Amino acid sequence: MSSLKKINGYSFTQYNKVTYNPAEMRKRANDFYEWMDERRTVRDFSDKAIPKAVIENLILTASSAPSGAHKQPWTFCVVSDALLKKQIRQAAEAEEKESYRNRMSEEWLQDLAPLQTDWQKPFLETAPYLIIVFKRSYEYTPDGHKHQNYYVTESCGLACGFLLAAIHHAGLVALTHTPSPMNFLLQLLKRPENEKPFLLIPVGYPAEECFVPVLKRKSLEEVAVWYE
Ligand code: IYR
Repeated sequence: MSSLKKINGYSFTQYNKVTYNPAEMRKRANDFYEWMDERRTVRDFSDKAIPKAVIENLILTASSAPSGAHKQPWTFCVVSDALLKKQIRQAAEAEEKESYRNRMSEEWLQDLAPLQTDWQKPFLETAPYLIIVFKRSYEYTPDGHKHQNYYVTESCGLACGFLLAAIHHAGLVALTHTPSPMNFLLQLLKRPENEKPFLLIPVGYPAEECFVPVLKRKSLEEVAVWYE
């Protein structure tokens, strides 16, 4: 049973969060870590279809992320149309070719060597769905005024984190792709001027032959500092 109350005229509802005892909590935290640690960024996609209803749920999950002043400053554009995917691939590859040849530093290219990426992006056509996340810096009020959004980059990062976890949970794989610059997506997807491309995420089944680089994640000691 949830109960409601007003604070300064605003509605609040009682939040009945399920909690666990310390032993259960330890097991759940560990199980979740181990399961999340199995997630890998993938570049070898199958073209096998996935139900649209799954994508709808993935986006609802992403859109449940916290955001500045609860503005949810994001739009998820979902592309499955073959011609549009081809156009996105062509435009992305043109930018990436220029980046790999002339824009990325030697140090950057060296850092990418273990991933063996290059300018070619066949997955932009192979994956059944591309989810392109746009960040919305402001909104238009019904009377045409600009209304600011807050912590837009942080909010969209959080939503994309939720999205990647949801994709993993559905047994699918994704790539967080950032062709640079990404402005071609504004034109191809006819986005309004308050939106900027944030992340391009192909989603699908892994290819039958799917290889990922052997990576080691940082240890707890390397990433955590304790003040006890
Ligand atoms: N955007 C390029 C290059 C690239 C950059 C980083 I940082 C990566 O982690 C991976 C790739 C590309 O997608 O190939």
